[in-house]
Amino acid sequence: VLPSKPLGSGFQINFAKTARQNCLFNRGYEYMNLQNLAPISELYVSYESAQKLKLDAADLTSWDLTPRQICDLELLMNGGFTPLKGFLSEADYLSVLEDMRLADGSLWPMPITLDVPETFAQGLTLGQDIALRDQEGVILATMTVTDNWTPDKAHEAKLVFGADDSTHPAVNYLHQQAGAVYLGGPVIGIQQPVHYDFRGRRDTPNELRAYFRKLGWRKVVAFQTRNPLHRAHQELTFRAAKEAQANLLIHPVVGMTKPGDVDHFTRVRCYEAVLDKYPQSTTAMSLLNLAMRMAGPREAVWHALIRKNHGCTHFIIGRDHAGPGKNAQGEDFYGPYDAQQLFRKYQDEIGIEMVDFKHMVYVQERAQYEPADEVVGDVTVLNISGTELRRRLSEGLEIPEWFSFPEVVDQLRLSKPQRSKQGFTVFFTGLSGSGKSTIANALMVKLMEMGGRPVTLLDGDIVRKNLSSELGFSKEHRDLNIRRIGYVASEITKNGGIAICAPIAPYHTTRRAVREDVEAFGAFIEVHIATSLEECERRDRKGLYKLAREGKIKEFTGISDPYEIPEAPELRLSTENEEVDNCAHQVILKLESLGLIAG
Ligand code: PPS
Repeated sequence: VLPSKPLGSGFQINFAKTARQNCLFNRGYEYMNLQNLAPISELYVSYESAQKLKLDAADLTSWDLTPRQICDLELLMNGGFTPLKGFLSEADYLSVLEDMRLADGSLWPMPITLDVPETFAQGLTLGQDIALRDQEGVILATMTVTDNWTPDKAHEAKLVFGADDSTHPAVNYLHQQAGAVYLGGPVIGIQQPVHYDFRGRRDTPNELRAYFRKLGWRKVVAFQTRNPLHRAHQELTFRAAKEAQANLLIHPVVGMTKPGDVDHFTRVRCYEAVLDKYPQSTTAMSLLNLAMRMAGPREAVWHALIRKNHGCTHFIIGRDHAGPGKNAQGEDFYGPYDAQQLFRKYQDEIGIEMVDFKHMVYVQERAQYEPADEVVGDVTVLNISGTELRRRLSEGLEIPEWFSFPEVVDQLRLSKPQRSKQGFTVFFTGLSGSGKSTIANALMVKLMEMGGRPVTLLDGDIVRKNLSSELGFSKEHRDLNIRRIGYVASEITKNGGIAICAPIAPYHTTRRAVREDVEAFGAFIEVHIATSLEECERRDRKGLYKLAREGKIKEFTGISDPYEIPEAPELRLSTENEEVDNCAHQVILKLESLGLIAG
């Protein structure tokens, strides 16, 4: 049984006595344990100073933080990112990239930078204070800009993520979303970002430290997760805590995780259900508003430093910790145990102990979970992979009780009805005149004939008359147009409808961004209408190719502007030798094979 009660009164940490006790126990883990319960420095000023700063900040240049920057700022201000005192200076940034250390030598593996567009950075002078605001304009902090530089992003990607490969979600973010210039400087905290959800479940490092102090939890093993917990996770976390003779903190990330993950609302309801499965008073749960980077080994060291700051003494590291999936060559970015290796190397300096993740499997004959490397005898070992679980959920199939708790499965089913009841987006792309609109229209009426879900057509021409009437055909305008279509499609998908989009969408990265937006809520089926340029030009139904050839229309796709052919669309069709009706039918067959419509 895990220790649940406060330990003897001699060991209860009284805040005022901490310094004296540090002297008494200035050795080994006793020392570490007392440290982990003492308060940590925050960057917030007093309430009165904050009120004054808020008024003064009206005159400051303001930066509206991105969602990721809000996560970073929250952990900077509340001490979760100790020893950082603000967004990294250029010297710290370069040192973190090269050596995983700040310029003063402290261990810190992740560049925490304030990225802004060039236009914003140009208007600033060094030494100037700026106001950092949330997306509604509420001031959260001020920052003195001490550094302003243009980073070499490809270099950053190679050093931090191991490759400048945009299939890595953080590399993609770096190139596609992060601003071109980084600002660095110390931060003065005014107030915490506001959260309206699960307020009682969110704790600052000092709140957790005080909680552990109150309960007398001297050893705490943290479990980091961005996925729902099933029986295997419950079993392994319980075993890890028992082995370490520690209490357990389930510390899930609810800031930003990997695109496509189960949303945090659903996950937290699942975690709440699992909490009841641990022996009473041994286990706590707290939500961490971290923006993950999926940087594998570096991320493991970073996660551990964050957990140490939250008062934990142990940290569970499993196989492929914070792994981003496959790279452009279809291989894993990091080896399965690279994170454990790097952690081991820095463990003393991190000041928190690693508990290696035991891969747990279910042994049918003994009706229990056992570490895979300890299974003995001729027995049947059962396991359900993440992919298989998603398939069962999407097809409404049974999920056995040995795999997960019924309460967890209920929550997952509620949030994601089976595929044939979920929303989805069919995204046609292809040259002007390739037949996108015609097939899209045919598909729309076929789906309406079947009924069941509302269908919305977002055709290129129609969108440009309504949503995007002020836009032209520069790359910037085309991207904006497609992002708008993607936004509407993702909202439709989220709410259970079918969105059919039919723009040219000539750029790969923009199509990928739309895919990510939509896949957060449902399936995205990219259909490339591969009718050749020659055929489109021969048809020239709108007479535009002729005008483009004569130079009367500029930036015309295929003639004087690029079209990047999709590399791996779900479906590729050509209208050259196919009837429209048959093309639409092929899309229907694809939707059936994906389980999106009943066959
Ligand atoms: S994009 O690139 O996705 O934003 O384009 P889209 O919104 O689909 O708009 C394409 C339609 O606009 C007409 N048009 C042009 N297309 C390409 N390049 C240039 N310069 C241009 N100027 C006007 C054209 O009729 C496209 O319609 P479709 O249905 O694709 O033929």
